[in-house]
Amino acid sequence: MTQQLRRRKARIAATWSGILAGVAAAAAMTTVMAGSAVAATTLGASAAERGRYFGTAVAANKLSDSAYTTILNREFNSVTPENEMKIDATEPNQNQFNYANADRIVQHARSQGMQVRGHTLAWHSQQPGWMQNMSGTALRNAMLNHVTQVATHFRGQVVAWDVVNEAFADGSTGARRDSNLQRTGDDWIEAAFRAARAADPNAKLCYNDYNTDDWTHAKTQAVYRMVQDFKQRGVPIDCVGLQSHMNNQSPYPSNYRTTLSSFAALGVDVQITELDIEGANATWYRNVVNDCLAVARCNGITVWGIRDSDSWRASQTPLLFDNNGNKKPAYDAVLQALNNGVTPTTPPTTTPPTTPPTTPPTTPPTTPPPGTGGCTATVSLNSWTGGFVATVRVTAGASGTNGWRVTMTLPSGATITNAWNTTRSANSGTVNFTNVSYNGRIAAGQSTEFGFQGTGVGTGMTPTCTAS
Ligand code: G2I
Repeated sequence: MTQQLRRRKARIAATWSGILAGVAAAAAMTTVMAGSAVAATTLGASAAERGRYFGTAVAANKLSDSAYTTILNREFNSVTPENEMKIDATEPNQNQFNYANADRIVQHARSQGMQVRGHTLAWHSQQPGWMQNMSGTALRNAMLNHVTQVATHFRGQVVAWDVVNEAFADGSTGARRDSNLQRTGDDWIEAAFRAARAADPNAKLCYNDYNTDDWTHAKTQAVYRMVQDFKQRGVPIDCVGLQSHMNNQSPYPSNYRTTLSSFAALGVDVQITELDIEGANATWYRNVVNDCLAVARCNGITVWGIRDSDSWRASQTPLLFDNNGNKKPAYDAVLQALNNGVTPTTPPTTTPPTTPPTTPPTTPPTTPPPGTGGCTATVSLNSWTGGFVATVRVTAGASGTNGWRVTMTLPSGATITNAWNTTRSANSGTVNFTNVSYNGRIAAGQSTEFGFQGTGVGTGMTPTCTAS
């Protein structure tokens, strides 16, 4: 590895050690390198010069294959666990969570300075048996509990989550896909997004789907309308993932750039999340890269595997490396497109490196003086039939806080099933919520948030806040 490559890798690694440092480094590289005669020699380094990431799906059981990891570590600066963060992998039995394989991938990514995309929290497919057999309120609560638990486990380590995957039907109806989750009510998607935001306030929250590349397709339009509606109503959504599995039945559409820019115009990032192209058509690969570079808020591309033999549809040889790990013509086309760069019409938003892995998102930036000025608390609710998520915002008074306690009386029949960023004294009745180690100190006028999920009805809670 050359000095220069090492320096670039180190800069990508900086995204793990500091939000501002990472963003500044990426921005600086964009400025310094744009138009430079020095062409980057790897996909990740070249994408970073454009303020973007270039990622791949990774399978935990291949991390012991050195041919695989050599390419992974050299070429990519973002990884998406291919199956290891899915519902059947992380919650094989209800309320028994298994993060071993996902953690291995996250650890590998961190050791290499790569970011991680989380895939996926709520999906009709790859549900464990216990969930497949559930319906109604029980399923809704189980799904929300899953979202909360998994997003909490990976808080600070996952830059963006595919919160909900593939919720729309194929064909010309623009309807939701029928599934056990959909049958819990149309609002299951927004409930999942709110739970994810409460659990990991700093992760980018994405809706992810396939066959949404062609702007004129009913499915694309339906997803667009949902995102537009979410933005208008304040449902927390930050990005749209286009899987972009392309083949002769789903070819690269000439209006792909229109699709990217139309979603971006709604005020969300756009990420190409699972790119693979039958036969690895180099022209289509190049077009996809050029289209992403032309849209400022298209901030990253992930290919769905490294070598053809790693692909879920290996016989179609859709990836950038052949079975022996050699670069294919499509690789050269992608690298060249990244290096040539299309100048975006507005400055690129370098959104991926937003989350340091170790710092809790709500830690105040400065140490406040000993608190005497009190605190206030407000509660907001996301309710559904039979349950709710409460998000409580604690704001320090003029003196800041060293610690805080929020007291609330739950309505009769309401019971807390889990909570985050707080320690609670009880699960029902009058409950004292106290700070945990990392969020007790709040500077004057600053805020922190904690939350809890409950069964029953949560309306009518009035929080009082006491500072110490
Ligand atoms: O189907 C392609 C992708 C479509 N979008 C969502 C992605 O999550 C999806 O990925 C694929 C994985 O690439 C496959 O590896 O999802 C498949 C399952 O829906 C994955 O296949 C599964 C097999 O079906 C299982 O039999 C196998 O145990 O992979 C599992 C782990 O190897």
